[in-house]
Amino acid sequence: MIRSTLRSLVLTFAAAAVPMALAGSQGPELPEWMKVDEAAKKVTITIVAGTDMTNNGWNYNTVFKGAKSIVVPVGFEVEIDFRNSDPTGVVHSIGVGQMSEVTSPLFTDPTPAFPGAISDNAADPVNATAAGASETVTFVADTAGEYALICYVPGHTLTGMWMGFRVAADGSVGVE
Ligand SMILES: [Cu+2]
Repeated sequence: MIRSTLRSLVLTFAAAAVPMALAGSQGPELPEWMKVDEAAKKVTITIVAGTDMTNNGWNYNTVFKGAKSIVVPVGFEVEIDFRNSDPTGVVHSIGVGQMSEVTSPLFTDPTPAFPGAISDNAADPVNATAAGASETVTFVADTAGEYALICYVPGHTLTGMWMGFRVAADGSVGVE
């Protein structure tokens, strides 16, 4: 009796473990705010800064402190449709930088990881993207690696306004 109970427990755990392992192997999931055009080799990503008051409004699509990463295939064109909806009216910016930069308190002349991968006046505490304004950032993710989506406004990335940005060599796309 005890042996059969143990056996059924083991089988129950084994059965539960299989679907979890399969789910984990499926890779990043595609959210509604990412569109992929495989033929055109283009990914369009809608990012809202200050979606809500998460991290005092200093978030991208509610994500902060790298809790999630966007994944795009290497060689794809990436269009970021960026909007600042900060509930308290703070300016924000966006760009793809190096992971090592997320601890920088300020940026004087930020250089994005890919040419063009940064919004206008990104490091300017007055003239970055205003609350209520939108901007489109377009670039080619031509080198695989681990990067970060960074708000370059002084103090913002250091206070958590960043998320991961992975350029995948295996064609993966989505959010992980
Ligand atoms: Cu910001």
